[in-house]
Amino acid sequence: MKHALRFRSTLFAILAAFPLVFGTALAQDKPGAKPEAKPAAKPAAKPKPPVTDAEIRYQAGGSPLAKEDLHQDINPKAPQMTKPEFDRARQVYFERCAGCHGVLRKGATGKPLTPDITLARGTEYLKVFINYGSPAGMPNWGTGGELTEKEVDLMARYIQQTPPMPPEFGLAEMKATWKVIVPPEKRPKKKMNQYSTDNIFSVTLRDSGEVALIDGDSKKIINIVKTGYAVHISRTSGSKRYVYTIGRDGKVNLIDLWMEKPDNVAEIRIGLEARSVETSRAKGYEDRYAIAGSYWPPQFVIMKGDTLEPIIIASTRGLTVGDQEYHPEPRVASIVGSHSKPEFVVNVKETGRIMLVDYSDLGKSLTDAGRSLKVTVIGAAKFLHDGGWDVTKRYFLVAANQSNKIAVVDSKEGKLEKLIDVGKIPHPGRGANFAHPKFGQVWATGHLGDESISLIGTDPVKRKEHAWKVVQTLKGQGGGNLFIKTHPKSKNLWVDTPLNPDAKISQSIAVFDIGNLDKGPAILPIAEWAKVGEGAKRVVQPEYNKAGDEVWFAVWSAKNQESAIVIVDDKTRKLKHVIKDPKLITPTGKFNVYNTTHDIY
Ligand code: DHE
Repeated sequence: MKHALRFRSTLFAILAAFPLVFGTALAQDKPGAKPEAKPAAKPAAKPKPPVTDAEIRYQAGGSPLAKEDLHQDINPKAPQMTKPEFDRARQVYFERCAGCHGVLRKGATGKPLTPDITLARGTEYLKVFINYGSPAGMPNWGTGGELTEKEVDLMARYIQQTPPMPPEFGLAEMKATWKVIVPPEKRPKKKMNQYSTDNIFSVTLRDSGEVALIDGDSKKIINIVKTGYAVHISRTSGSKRYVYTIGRDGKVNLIDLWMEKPDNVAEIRIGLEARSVETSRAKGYEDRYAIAGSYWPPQFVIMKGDTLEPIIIASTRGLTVGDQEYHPEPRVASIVGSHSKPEFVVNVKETGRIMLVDYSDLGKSLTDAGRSLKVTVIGAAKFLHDGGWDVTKRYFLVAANQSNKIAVVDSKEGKLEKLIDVGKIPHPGRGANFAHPKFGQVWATGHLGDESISLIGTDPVKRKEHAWKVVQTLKGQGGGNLFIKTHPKSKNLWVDTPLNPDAKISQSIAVFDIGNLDKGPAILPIAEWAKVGEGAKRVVQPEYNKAGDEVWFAVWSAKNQESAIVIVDDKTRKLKHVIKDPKLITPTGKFNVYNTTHDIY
């Protein structure tokens, strides 16, 4: 990584000297324009990289589509590629580029790379771009040492080919992967173990494709359960009996917490790439349905909650908000279940549209033909990502991350309440709700792109003057924040910074006193407390226990290094316990059953 960073600074010096060659992002140039070869008369001041390396790598995480065999369409205008060359380049593309440029290269958080743009640039120009990157956020894959000269050449030729289309994934494909391991009638009729299910944590073991179920009372591992590839999040059912996980490969696992040793009871693949899963939470619908959204194909599917049998699939392809252009691959980002009505809130990333999906009329027919799915589509802002409910659970606040905005949806009225400008790349996780001493009830988000923490007023009844405005901006440790957390019983606001380039910052946590926010944060050296060996030791995602008196943090290192879970006493802010086990490989997200079910944060 140091190596890459050194090359990055060299790159910025080169870019500063040759702004006309590299200074504009690919798609901002007019199609057909050739790069200027002349250096600028005066070297400009060294530009500050707008994004950190960790940030870029976070957005550009590998896609499981790298493993899919895709058809090579021969375009006579594109430089020639043999089938093995095409396959290797396709794999590199899905491992490194698709997260930002999109599966079909139509552009997502990165620029479009479709042949109408890339063919006009030509191989030599594209090689320079891939080699050196750009100040707009493209990594220097060549000089950074991550792609060889041969691979840079390969990629420059690959992005001029017709983008290969991954297969669709409909009902037949889903059903072919669907397995009910223990049918509902063979499952326990009551809880068969001594654990307090409310205080079990489902912990993501990212790189082993498993979750660790940990008893929050004894801090002992109950079971390590096999899930999908690079498993992402866990959510729980309304009754708190079931845990649902989603892998990046679109695999949903259903875990029954009533079994003597809780384990998988069903599984299904709902797409080729995914990040989100949720369950029906409205009264009378607890445990009835699960929903999962996919990145590819762009769609969501509603399943039976106790078996994962797919019921209805709906596409998210459509028009972007604002410019209203067709987007062929708008990914499904966060999904939440409303607590007050039978509705899912589905956030579609690239189109910037929020879909309120009414699931109240799904059960009346055995075939698709008799079902109705009422969907209210709300235009918000592009690049919707993660978010959470306000304390009343009427309003859902979601980050439109690359738009630097928070969108507020009124789920009761089914409309957009407000779009709020915040800092650079908001990333709340589910955010944090608390009563501010001066401004009343607020919801907080930190930012990936800067050190600020925005507090937004959420009480339009008693504190109308502050509602849906940033009422205060706190200064955290630095950029690279991903998650923020508090609890109704706590006076602390915890803010992580796992993607900050400074190890001192990424390995510690900032904690604010809610009663005295102006004082600034105290910094706790969580990674140091873990006493693990070498590694990145990123401190990530604070999560409370059910009682709200302990906060759990992952100390996240690579899969061949030791990681740990560090538990802090919320009142004293002192170390309470460290969980270490050779099976705790790359722990990241932690989901307490009670808090996840009731959306307590
Ligand atoms: Fe996440 C939530 C997508 C990288 C840990 N992540 C989410 C959600 C989405 C998402 C859409 C919201 C789900 C919901 O609420 O329904 N995450 C993505 C990506 O596309 C991205 C940027 C790149 C990728 O290739 O996946 C990405 N995420 C990461 C990581 O690198 C993290 C830090 C470690 C990991 O385990 O992979 C990570 N994401 C998390 C966690 C949550 C999450 C812990 C849930 C937070 C919560 O409190 O609910």
